[in-house]
Amino acid sequence: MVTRVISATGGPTGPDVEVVVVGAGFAGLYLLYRLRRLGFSTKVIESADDVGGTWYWNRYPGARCDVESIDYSYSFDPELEKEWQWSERYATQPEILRYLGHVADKHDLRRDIQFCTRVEAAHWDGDAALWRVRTDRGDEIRCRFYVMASGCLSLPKTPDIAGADRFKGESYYTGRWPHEPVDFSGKRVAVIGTGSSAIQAIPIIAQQAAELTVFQRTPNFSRPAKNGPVSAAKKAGFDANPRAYREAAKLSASGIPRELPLMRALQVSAAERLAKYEEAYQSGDLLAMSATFADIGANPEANETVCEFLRGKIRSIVRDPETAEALCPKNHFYGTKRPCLDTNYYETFNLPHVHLVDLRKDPIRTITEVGIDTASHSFEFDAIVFATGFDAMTGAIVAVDVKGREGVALAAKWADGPKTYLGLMTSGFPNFFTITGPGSPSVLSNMVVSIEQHVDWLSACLVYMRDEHLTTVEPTPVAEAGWVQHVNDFADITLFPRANSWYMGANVPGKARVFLPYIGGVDRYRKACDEAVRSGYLGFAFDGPGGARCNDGVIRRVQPDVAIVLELMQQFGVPALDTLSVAEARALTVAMAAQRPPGPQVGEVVDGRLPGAAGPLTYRVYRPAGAGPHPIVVYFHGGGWVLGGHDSDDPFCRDLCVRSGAIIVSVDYRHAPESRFPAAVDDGFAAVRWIAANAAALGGRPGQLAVCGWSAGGNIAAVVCQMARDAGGPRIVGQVLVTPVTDCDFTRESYVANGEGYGLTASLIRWFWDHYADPADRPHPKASPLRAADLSNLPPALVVTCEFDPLRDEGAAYAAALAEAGVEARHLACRGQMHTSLPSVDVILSAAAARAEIGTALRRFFGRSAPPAVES
Ligand code: N01
Repeated sequence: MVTRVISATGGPTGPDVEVVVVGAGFAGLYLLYRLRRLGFSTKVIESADDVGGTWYWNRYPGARCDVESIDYSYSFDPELEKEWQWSERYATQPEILRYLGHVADKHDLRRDIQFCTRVEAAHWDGDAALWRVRTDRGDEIRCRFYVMASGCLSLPKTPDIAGADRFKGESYYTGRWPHEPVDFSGKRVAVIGTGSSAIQAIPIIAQQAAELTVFQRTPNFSRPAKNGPVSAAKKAGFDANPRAYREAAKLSASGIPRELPLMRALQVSAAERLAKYEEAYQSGDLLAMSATFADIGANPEANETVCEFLRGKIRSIVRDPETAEALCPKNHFYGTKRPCLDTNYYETFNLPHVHLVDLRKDPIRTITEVGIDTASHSFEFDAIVFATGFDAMTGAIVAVDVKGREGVALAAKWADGPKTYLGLMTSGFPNFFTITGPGSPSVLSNMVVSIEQHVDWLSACLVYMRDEHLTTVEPTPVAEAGWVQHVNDFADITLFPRANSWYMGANVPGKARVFLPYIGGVDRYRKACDEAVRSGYLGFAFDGPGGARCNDGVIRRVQPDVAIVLELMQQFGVPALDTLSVAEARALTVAMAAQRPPGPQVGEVVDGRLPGAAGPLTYRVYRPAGAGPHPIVVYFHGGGWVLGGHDSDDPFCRDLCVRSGAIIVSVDYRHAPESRFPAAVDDGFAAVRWIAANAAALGGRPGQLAVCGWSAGGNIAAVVCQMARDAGGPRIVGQVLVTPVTDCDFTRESYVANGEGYGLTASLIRWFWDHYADPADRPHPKASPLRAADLSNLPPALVVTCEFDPLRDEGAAYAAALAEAGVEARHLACRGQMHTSLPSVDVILSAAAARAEIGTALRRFFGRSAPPAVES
């Protein structure tokens, strides 16, 4: 039942219609359906003469979806799910177009769609608080809300090939294929490009053409689609409970229900790995290969095993070894350019009339009137098919002259890459929405699921505004900057930014190199959108008769991989250590350490014993590859003086060794509660003295000794520096304190803000302190080095703190106090990290930059104290 619209339409100052939507594809049709039911007057503008969007235009031979049609279909209408049966696993373009036509008919959508009309401009009129939308028919439509539902891959890229308009034969663009049948029989045909479109079209064109020449600049990874009827298992899985199936899709990472792997590729034997790849290969499922192991998208070595497996398949299909090799992708990691599914693609190159031109070896010079000239050949053709792709994600949006507040052009605002909040809106452009816009999962997901989610979110927002008497909404610059950062943070922990892909805008000359979609997954993304709403529309500013309101802020501040680790800990129900006995806590720490990636290879690892303050201590030496002597870093592990050992910090020590080029001597020390304060620091100091005295025997360079420690180990490192200073030696050239304990004050702001939910809790720190030191001892500088009366004349320091760590503020306080005392101290504050981030080598990838800085700092410490180089 319709209640009341946001504002009456019509009149000289009011809008003609409440919502204008650009595009009548999957997104525009569902948006129209939804808004109409909610009582918003809506007009859809579509340049084609019918519905369909991308499926209207992309009617090249062989065009079909490569997400299974059961998944690639609307969920909003359960009746539709019953009445429409897909004839194939992967529906053809005509079938999908028929489906969309059926939806339009069923819900009588066409009456609100203005076809054969292109939106040319949309300007925000701040005085009237509405958009003035101009079309190529010369009319202006005033609307309150302007929505681009124009698709992510809808604006074909202008061919960036010299002479592209000179060709006198037939030219075709896969993204704008004619509606009349095209017959290539008896013709000499060229196809330029080997992306998804070309890979689908080439086998079909080859069936007709007399000669087919494929011009390939970058080979792509493709696998057989294994198309056929919808499998009985898939259909049964859906039919058993369609609502549950759709719900699972919404809560999945890709918009298609699937279990995600936890195992890493190099954790299993080669045979096991290959068996998994073979199964994925045979499945004909686009996403199966990336879902074989957890680290395919992030770990170069893991990814390379997939690449080599797939190259092996290409070599086994294509008979001519030179052609096979040219078809093998070698310049990008699997998945970082969108992979393809095909039917007989590689087999087609075994046909005698099909040829491959490798443009890396023989680039196109120009297109001529009769064909294509490469550096070494002149080819003549009757037809050229341009399968050269799209100006993806932003192209269609900025193709319209969109101007927001103060007449700022969207194209100008996005010149260095799109800036959006949640991929839904952009600041300075009130009441302007993008469906599956940049910064949302969009092209990295099942588009239909992502479209429905955006439409539902937008619709709910408009209802909220109507109920609250609000006229305008737009994201705040703070929220937008935070989201852009989060989108980039996520991309940066993957291999995606390394490829020249359209995901990166790299296929369009001059386009900013920015990762365009959101790679965090449909599930995580949906949570962020819903959370923003639940937090009073966090990051959105509203205005209108109902009053201005804004809960400004950033929706995701924790680094993405930190969030994933925390999620996994929750999922596996890892108990809080402070609820366990010491023995149980130690056992759990050991068990968890065994599951981690091993860290990098070093030259040599040797265990030994040295004399501690009250008996022998074990140590583990990590030597860099290459001839010594090397400087030495004495390392103290973390674990709250209670837990841990060489194994617990082994990957971190390896990483430190590789990055610093120094020998790392990881020293054990007596643990509490068996040996309470000051046993740990006394052992630490004894160890440093012994190592300094025995540096040469350890392969070290005498006089070049630094200390480093994490957490409680950072506490020991800091105290040892003070003890060495007070004892007159040994000389320590630098100290790296990684999220150290420096004080026994539990009231600092970071204890309050980060006391729960980020791994190390305030209550666990108290548990550690209780085991380690009596309250009376805690303020002693050997327990709380921040409380030392004198902090001068200490070694240069790098103090690393993490934003979401209860210990953050005491680390920062120590860095500041050192600097105040005249010590050369640098504070590295790690954005979005938690207490355990730094030692989590190859797990928290986003902390790799901070680990690199530690390596650099250590090198600098040694460089500073190194004797002048003696030239021989
Ligand atoms: O476009 P593309 P597409 N000289 O950009 C080459 C979706 N889709 O239309 O990689 C020579 O992938 C270019 O070479 P390079 C899907 O998401 C889905 O095929 O830039 N070559 C590349 O080989 C897909 O990813 C489906 O070196 C030039 C090709 O042209 C996206 O749409 C089907 C060139 C373009 O490939 C786009 O696919 C179809 C030049 N100047 C599409 N410029 C399904 O669902 C470009 N190229 C199955």
